[in-house]
Amino acid sequence: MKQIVFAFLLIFSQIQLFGQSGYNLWTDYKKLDANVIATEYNFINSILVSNTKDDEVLNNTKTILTQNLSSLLGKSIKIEKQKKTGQITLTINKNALNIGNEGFTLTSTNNALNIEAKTSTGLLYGAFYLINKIHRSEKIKNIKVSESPKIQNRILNHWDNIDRTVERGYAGFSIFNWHELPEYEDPRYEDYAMANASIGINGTVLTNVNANAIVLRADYLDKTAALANIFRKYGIKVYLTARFSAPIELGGLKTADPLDPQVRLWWKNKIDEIYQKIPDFGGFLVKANSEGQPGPQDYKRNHADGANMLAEPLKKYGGIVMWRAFVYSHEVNEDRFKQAYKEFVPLDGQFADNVLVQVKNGPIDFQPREPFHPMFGAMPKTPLMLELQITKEYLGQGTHLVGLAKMYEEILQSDTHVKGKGTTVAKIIDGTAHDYKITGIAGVANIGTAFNSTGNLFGQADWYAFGKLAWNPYLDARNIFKEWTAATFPNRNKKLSDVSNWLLEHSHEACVSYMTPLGLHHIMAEGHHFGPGPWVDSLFRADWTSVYYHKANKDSIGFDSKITGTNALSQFHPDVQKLYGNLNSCPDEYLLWFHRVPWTHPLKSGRNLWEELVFRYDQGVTKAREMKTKWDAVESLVEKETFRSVRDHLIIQQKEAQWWRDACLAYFQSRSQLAFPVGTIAPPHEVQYYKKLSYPYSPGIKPKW
Ligand code: GCW
Repeated sequence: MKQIVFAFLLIFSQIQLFGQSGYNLWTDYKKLDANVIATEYNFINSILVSNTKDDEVLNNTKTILTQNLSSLLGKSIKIEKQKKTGQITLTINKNALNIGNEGFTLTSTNNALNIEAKTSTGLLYGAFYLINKIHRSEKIKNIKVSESPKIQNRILNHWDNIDRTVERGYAGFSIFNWHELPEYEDPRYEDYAMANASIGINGTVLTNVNANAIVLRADYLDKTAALANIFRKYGIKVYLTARFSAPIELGGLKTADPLDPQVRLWWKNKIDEIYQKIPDFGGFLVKANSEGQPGPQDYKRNHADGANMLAEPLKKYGGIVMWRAFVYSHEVNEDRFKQAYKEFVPLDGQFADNVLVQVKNGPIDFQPREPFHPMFGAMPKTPLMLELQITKEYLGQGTHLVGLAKMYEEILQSDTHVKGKGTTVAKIIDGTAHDYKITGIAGVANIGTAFNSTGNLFGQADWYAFGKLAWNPYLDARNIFKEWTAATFPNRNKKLSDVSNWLLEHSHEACVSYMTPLGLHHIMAEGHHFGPGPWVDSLFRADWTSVYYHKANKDSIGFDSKITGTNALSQFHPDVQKLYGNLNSCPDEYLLWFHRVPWTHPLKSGRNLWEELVFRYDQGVTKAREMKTKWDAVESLVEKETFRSVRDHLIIQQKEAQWWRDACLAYFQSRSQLAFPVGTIAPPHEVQYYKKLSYPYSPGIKPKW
């Protein structure tokens, strides 16, 4: 008997522990505090569906509402057939005014709540809106909300390979188990879909942009169809990456030339086959002629030729092509910053109307801080979608806590000036600036088989933030942090909430300071991109290395993007050129992106450039230390395992912040040869020491020493 009790206790304690270790993400809908229920939500008794026409999404919405409200409120909330008091009424009204197809209104009057939408998907989002509000213990009496997503296609991009490795993934293996599909459907697929739906994400690209043609093979399409069947009831469409050379690799053709009739026929047949299996298939994401991937340029055709070939047969099914603008090649004799703009902008107006061009937030590659990509605003006739990275390839990867919503907000609020002051990137991608008929946003996922999906608990906040900003790119990052914190730390302790919000709010700036202050960029180690590598130069890579980007010598540092240099600045609107191109008006944050600056040049702070660089690196380390101190102070308020995991990651972050600071300053000092400012501490070692500290290089890249 004793053993049985013990075994039971053990199992129970495991469940408790797991339950609190983040598997349920921000949707851990456990029973609320009894007082909160009594004062705010006691009136809720049941659910009435005033419109009887059921479909998969509506059925699922009912389940989501009954299960989760029952759990949050600690009583049984059922679907009723008759009108009663204390009901949540769901109504589909095709003619509802002022809401979009996925939008909803939520109103409450006299102890009743009404969710109205044009479609069942709108009701699903309305249901989650309500559940999440209750979960955060927010007031719902007398509310009147009308919400519609501002962007149509809100899509996660998984860089997941079919062998389950994840390119730039730091949270375990891919959650998609291609081997076991379609027979075995891991329950996690449904949990993943629910988490996405709860924040408004409505699409997922299952496979890596560095694509494998096999995903288009019949047996793999069956696997994709199984996932599509699970995701559909959550309003989520599936997409695949299309390898441009698939007609050769799978179809046995001699060419993949987009103007070749046989190639076109192959794609048409393939697309017909896909829609037979997946009637609501979303379409393709394509990386072509970039980093060695095949593409239309292999046949002297352009990006529009390639995209339109796929778009044509997709069109009759309502499918779209997301054609990536992240193109650069070492063979092209042009600065990397400028290549995408030069290849795409002349094609404006030539893409089919179901093509979106997907542009990374900045001109280089997901650096800790980049100016916005100059293509935003430059293609009024081509819908541009924004690609953000949620996985932190260049921002400390799996370990560092960096509240990415701040970075996303910075990009979305950047002013392109193309239609006058205030034409922000948000206004480009939500279609208002150029009246795009189709809109989209993508986030490169940070999700893996880690128990809590993201490894670092705070990585969940980045996934959450992406969903919220995809729904409404004008949201304030701080409010997003507050929501996530309230949903994640359900005891609502003020001190804990303040600390969580503080960490999220200050960590991006801290990370930029200890990695790439003052507009430094691309100074990481090569290959895996982890840790500092400002010394990486062209000895084993022809171009575009750290040294190319900072060009530090005895006199100056920075990249001249003005007419005196690469003239990349000319790709921006004249007003932006004026702002960034003038040494005095260029914000310090972007300084070395656009200017070569003498070490002794005085900055706004009164310090010269060298002093400011040292100051910023130090500031980054100080902040990283402060992050850990703040977290230490909430030990008694957080479940033990969660506390320990976050703390240990912060220890790593602090250590690595110091590593970045010391390595970069040792290196830059070896260039500037200036003394460290009084009161600052010189790095304890010579550059050589830090070079050797680098992580092992990726296969195929030989270290220099
Ligand atoms: O950021 C770089 C990454 C590659 C990635 C590429 C891309 C999927 O280092 O791993 O490939 O960008 O976005 O295509």
